[in-house]
Amino acid sequence: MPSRRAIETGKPVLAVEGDSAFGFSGMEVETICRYKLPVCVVIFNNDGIYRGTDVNTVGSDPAPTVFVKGSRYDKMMEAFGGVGVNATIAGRAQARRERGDGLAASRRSSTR
Ligand SMILES: Cc1ncc(C[n+]2csc(CCOP(=O)(O)OP(=O)(O)O)c2C)c(N)n1
Ligand SMILES: [Mg+2]
Repeated sequence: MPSRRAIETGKPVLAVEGDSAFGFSGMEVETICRYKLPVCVVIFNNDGIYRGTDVNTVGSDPAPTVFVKGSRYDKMMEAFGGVGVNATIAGRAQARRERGDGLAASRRSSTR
């Protein structure tokens, strides 16, 4: 959709999406790179649908609303020759650590 908007309007497009929303049409990054469209995609990555914190109560698989934690969608853009940037919110990672539910978050924030 953002590539279509860029072509139709002739203007730069800022697409702000959740990580699940991005999953519906994420391969558009290839289209964006192929046609060198002026599109910036900002993905709010909370590791899943809604909050990414659901637990599977009926099995050992991840809950269907939970994605791979810390996925690097910015590298998808880089894979096709675009510019990918990974940004974190330090304050949120700190809050998770203080709540004691942030082992993954603290690992991520220390490596980014
Ligand atoms: C085309 C379409 N399909 C399904 C939905 C139903 N839907 C509403 S919110 C949502 C998940 C959103 O997850 P994400 O984009 O990761 O945002 P978050 O809630 O995690 O911030 C879905 C699938 C929708 N709104 N539009
Ligand atoms: Mg999400």
